[in-house]
Amino acid sequence: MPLYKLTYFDLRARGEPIRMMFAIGGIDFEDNRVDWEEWEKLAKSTATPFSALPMIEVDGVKIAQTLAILRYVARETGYAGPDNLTSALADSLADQCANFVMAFMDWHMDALYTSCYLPARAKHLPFFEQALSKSSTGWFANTPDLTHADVFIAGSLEWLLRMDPNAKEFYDGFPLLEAHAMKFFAHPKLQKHLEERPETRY
Ligand SMILES: N[C@@H](CCC(=O)N[C@@H](CS)C(=O)NCC(=O)O)C(=O)O
Repeated sequence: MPLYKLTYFDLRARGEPIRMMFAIGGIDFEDNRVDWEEWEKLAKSTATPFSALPMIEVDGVKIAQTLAILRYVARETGYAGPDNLTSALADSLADQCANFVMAFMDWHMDALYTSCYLPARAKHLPFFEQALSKSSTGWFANTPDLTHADVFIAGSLEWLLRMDPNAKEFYDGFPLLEAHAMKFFAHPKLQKHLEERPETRY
């Protein structure tokens, strides 16, 4: 088995879905958490492919972009969906969630809660609720066990909920999405990781 090294900040944010995917897939990895001082040095060098984190290194090959990494780990561990079409469905939901992440980052960085975040939430959450309404298993791609779409969406919403001052109202009107989060965080293969992961701001 190759050696896997994940480099990210000491945060959950974009790194945590990858850590959770490794944990669910039963793969050991080096969890390299860099501080801002280390990041400034890395960013100025050619150490990362696109001057951004997360990044994984596998047998000397560096892979950046959260979803590319997540899909890779999902494929390595059998969680990318049982066939191409199901994988594409999971990909499309994860990609849509990445759009939502970009939208809520604008709010987080620039304090645009009302003008940016609330409209983005109103636009995106119904997409995910609707996808779950078509699933008979409670997983986004209607698979017997989860795929990377479930990991990315649940992980991204967990990150967002830790920043949202009105988190208690977040799931109002979205019962399937709330049930999905509970199902995801109760997944048996995730429990050890959840018990052991460090507490971080978000
Ligand atoms: N689309 C990229 C975005 C990566 C990204 O923006 N990463 C942030 C951290 S979440 C980063 O590296 N920020 C440091 C910087 O830009 O200097 C991905 O999903 O991996």
